[in-house]
Formats: sequence, structure tokens, C-alpha cells
Amino acid sequence: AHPVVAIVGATGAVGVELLESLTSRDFPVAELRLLASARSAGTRLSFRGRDHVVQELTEDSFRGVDLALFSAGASISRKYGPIAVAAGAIVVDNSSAFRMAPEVPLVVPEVNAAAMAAHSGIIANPNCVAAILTVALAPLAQETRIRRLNVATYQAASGAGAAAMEELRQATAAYLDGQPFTPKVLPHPYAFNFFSHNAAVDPDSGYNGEEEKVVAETRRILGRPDLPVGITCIRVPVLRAHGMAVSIEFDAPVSVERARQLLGVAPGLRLVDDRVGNHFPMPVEASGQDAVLVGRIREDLGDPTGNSLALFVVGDQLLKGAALNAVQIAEALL
Ligand code: A2P
Ligand code: 11C
Repeated sequence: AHPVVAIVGATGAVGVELLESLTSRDFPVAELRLLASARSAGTRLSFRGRDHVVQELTEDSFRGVDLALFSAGASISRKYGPIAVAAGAIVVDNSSAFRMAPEVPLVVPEVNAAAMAAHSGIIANPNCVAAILTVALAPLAQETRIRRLNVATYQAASGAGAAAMEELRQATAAYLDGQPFTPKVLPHPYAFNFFSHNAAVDPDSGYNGEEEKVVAETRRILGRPDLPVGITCIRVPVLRAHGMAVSIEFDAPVSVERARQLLGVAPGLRLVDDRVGNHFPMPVEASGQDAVLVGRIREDLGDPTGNSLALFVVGDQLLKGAALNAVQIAEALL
């Protein structure tokens, strides 16, 4: 029988994309239950041509649910995830609540699907940067061991939710109209600007929470708990696709040609690497796409040993970075 599916955070930026991904992947659904806060109870969302009424999330929401896709933030997941499991559901959780819990698999299906074999009701969906990054790293890491990574991100508004996407639109319109605009969701002016990621900064290390998550989760997904990773996360005025400049030091040289071959056939990736046309991965071409774009593959001249490659990766934060990956996990579970 097809599963009864609940979406927690159905009205959010990721929630809406979960509906899209369930549809685009033709995921079997016997019944869909849309859950959000009391604020949006009664809202109608369309799924497969039929209107569904959003209900307020309560402790009774999971009766009869087989699969619960959570995307309403870590505190909601911490409270209601175990309630859903107790009601008999399998939870795929898009928040950071359980990602580093040893008994909870943290999964990017193209990279470490085998980790899903042992779970206790909850499977964690990674941070969007970690998911997009590891899908591009895995085909290379399978061939030659990675010794060290350096990553600089260019992160879209969607990572901060639907309200941040709306703030980008409004701030840009106000800027173009010459009107003042006071940021409400993000801490700094967003139009025609970029800034260090808005997650809180650890005063001792100088790294923000986003950077800490990307490092820890990338290590976990790749199965490399001690992998040295340098990282800088930046919020840029783009609606929904995250970019990352990546430098990879390997144990031995990997040629540009070999990297192109590996990345060109790997699942979940599309090579966009046209030097003549100066055409490389871009958010406008990654947005709305399931595939993560990878290109600009070249020797990293910052490593005199010749063991390093540099490349650029762009993926839709709401799809591979969130909703699509969650639906792929659910497919693998079925
Ligand atoms: P709501 O629209 O009712 O606030 P985003 O990441 O785009 O900000 O979306 C967050 C999602 O999480 C929304 O669907 C939001 O619902 C939901 N959410 C936030 N707080 C709660 C809560 N206390 N109970 C249930 N859902 C919540
Ligand atoms: C961002 N990646 O772009 C973040 C948002 O670990 O799920 C998601 C944070 C997370 O701001």
C-alpha cells in the first residue's frame, strides 16, 4: 500500500518544494497531510491538482502517518520528531536537530545510501551546502583520497527561509526606487550587497554556526571524521541556488581530464565546464533543477605539489540542498 505522508512546515520555502519534488519524482502517496503553525492553519496548497488544507501541527498530527518529512526548524523537529516516530512514522528531518546523533544516519543518497540501513526511525537530511558539496566530491573521493578541502560559499536567500527570499525582493525593489529599507529577517542590507553568513559566530574560533555545520556534516557524509576543511560562508543576493568555490588536495595528482570524466557521469551532477564560452555553473541555471552543476575544473595553482584541483559547484538550495534530497531518502526507504 502507498504511504500516508505528512509534511511538517508545508508552508515554508522547503515545504512547498517538498510538494514539487514528490510530484516530479512521482512518489507514491496514499494521503497527504500538510502541517504548519496555527498562523497558516486553513491555508490551501495544491498537490497533484487537488487542494489540501494546511492543519496546525499538534501532538496528534501523526496518527496513521507512515512517512513524515520535517522542515520547520530544529526545535520543532526536536519536539515532534520523536512523537512522529512513536506514532509509527519514519521521519526524514531537514533540520540540524539530529544530524550529528550517532544513531541517526545523515544521508545524501548518491554518496552514502548504505548508511540508511540502520536507523531508529529518524533519518537526517544534511545542511544544504554539505549536500550539494558532497555530491560533487564523492566521485572524486572514490577514486583518490582527499587530503584537505577549502571551500568558500555564495549562499542564496532561500537558506534563511521564505521570509528572507521576500526580504531580498523587497530590499531590491526599495533600493531601485531610492527608498530606505530596514532589514527585518537578515542582519544586514541585502540588495546589491553580500555579507558573512548570518548564523551566530563563535567568539573564540571566529567561525559561524553554518561553517561549523558544513565541516562536521561533510566529514560525516564522506566518512572522514578527521578531514581538514577550511571554510568561509557568505550570504549573497541570489534567490535560491547556493554556489561554492572548492579547492581539493588529493593524496596524488588527479588530472583535469579525469575529474571531468568522473563528474560528467556521476549521478546527481551535470558538468557545465565550457572554457571557450566562459560558461560555468550559475544560480540562474541551477535554480529549479534537480542536478547539481559542476565545472570550472582546473589545477589549483595554490598547491605547488600539483595534487590539488579547484572547481565551482552550484546547486538549488531548496531541491538538492533540501526537498529533493529528502524525497530521494524517502524513495530509498520504500
Ligand atoms: P508557518 O507558515 O505557519 O509559520 P521557512 O523555512 O520558509 O521560514 O518555513 C518554516 C516552516 O515551518 C513554515 O511552514 C512554518 O509554518 C513552519 N513552522 C514554524 N513554526 C512552527 C510551529 N511552531 N509549528 C508548526 N510549524 C511551524
Ligand atoms: C543557509 N544552509 O543557507 C543554511 C540554512 O543546516 O539546515 C539551513 C541550515 C541547515 O542559511
